[in-house]
Amino acid sequence: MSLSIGVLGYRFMGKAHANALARLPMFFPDAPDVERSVLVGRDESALESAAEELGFASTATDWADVVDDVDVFYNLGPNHVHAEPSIAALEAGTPVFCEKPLAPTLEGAEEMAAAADAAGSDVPAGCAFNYRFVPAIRYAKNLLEAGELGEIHHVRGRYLQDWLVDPEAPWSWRNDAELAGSGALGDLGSHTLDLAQFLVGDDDLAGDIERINGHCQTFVEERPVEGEDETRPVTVDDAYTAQAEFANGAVGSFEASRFATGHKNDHTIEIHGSKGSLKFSLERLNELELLREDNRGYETILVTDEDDPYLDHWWPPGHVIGWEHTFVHENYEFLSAVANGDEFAPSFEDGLAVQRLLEAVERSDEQGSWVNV
Ligand code: SOE
Repeated sequence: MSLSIGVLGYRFMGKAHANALARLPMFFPDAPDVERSVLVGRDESALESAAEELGFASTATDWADVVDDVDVFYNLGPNHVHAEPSIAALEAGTPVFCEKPLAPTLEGAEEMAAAADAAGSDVPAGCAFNYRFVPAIRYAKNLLEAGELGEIHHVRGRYLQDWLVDPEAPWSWRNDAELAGSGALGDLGSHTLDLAQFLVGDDDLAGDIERINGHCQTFVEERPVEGEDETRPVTVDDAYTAQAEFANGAVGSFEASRFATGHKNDHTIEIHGSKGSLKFSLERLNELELLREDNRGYETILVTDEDDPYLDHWWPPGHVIGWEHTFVHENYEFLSAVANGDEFAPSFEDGLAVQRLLEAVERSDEQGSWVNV
């Protein structure tokens, strides 16, 4: 039996996931068979050509006609359309894979997590934090779980981009609080905060982030609307910084920006424990830098061997993989969970945990003080 998939959204993320779905039968033959059945969007003519390009059998302009009809619903639309269609799909018993951040608001994320809970554990609801599926990140998690870094003291993460540093860069939904929720914080910071929770969130490592002191900054207050003679206000942050305290007392320091001149997609995370340290950079995603007890410097581990996570599915050892492979891995895991009625992580509950942190950063910024999560 093959799973029919309905996908809302056909731009950047639509393409990234459609590519992943197309790769699965070739590289992950044990993945369930899937059909790219329906592509959903509002602009009919753009939708038609996207469906052809991305290999979908049909199109629909109303998600309500789709969520009940397909075996799996992917919500890859802008943040403000995450909640309603995802909740409707879950109420119809359809598994949902939703892009991050889970919702523009904490309330929206809570409603989505409640719908996932009500649907039951055999209806997976996944939040697409793709960086959990980088082989080097999985490798790092295995080291951490084995206790190789000892007691965790520091977690430091930053996600730097620069596509808004030009004040004439056009306004988009990503600049609007109603549509996006927050700016660099939710779009980029959500990835880093999720990675921190994924890597050290277990109680025997650092545990949850319990307190946060955050700062949000908007550098350009309004932007031109493309093709129109008008500007619109920017109502989200262009950058955020935060310090955090984990349950075990470890300290976290986090940052994201769309104004970090020269940095295109620079996502890094560093962890220091009593027995060692590690560093990961998305710009060198096939590597992990590791400093072990008693060593005087970092060694660079190439995470490209066939016994490294996911790599036996790709090329001979040493042949590197890229950003798009993270989508193949997460689609493989999510669809396998759907086919087997298993739980999937990151779940909506994990997405909600991140949303609590995003809300805490904004609350702290407003209050000018530390806040509990
Ligand atoms: C923003 O520029 C963006 O596309 C994010 O939305 C993605 O989540 C990130 O992976 C790359 O950057």
